[in-house]
Amino acid sequence: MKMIIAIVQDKDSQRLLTELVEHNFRATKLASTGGFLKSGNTTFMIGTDDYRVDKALEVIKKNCQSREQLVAPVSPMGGNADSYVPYPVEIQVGGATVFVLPIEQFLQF
Ligand code: 2BA
Repeated sequence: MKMIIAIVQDKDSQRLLTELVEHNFRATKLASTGGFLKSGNTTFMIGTDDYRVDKALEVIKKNCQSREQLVAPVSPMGGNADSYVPYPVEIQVGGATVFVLPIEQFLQF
């Protein structure tokens, strides 16, 4: 069995959850925050049998798109001057960042 952890954009999260359930995957959706943008994203935990991992990845890939995002300059006042960028910067935020981990034990009580 594997645990798939997928960090996706909020905009894609509801559609992804619907499709995962339609394909009979069990998933838990968590509100998360990206360390770089310091804005909300969504983390999915999907526990599944090894033979279904590829299908889960296919569903994630199909429902999550990468987008350009403009990062506005943030005043260093009261913040960290090291990370100050004086002009807006366009960055590419990925559709999904995915980790596939082995599961040692799966228990339900
Ligand atoms: P954030 O940390 O908010 O990052 C959003 C996007 O900002 C990233 O998109 C990347 O394009 C850019 N970015 C991140 N760190 C950067 C840096 N030091 N310099 C320049 N640009 C940077 P993605 O790479 O697609 O990541 C989307 C979200 O996935 C991340 O949000 C974070 O929440 C998560 N993530 C990505 N890689 C991760 C990792 N290795 N471990 C844990 N979470 C990760």
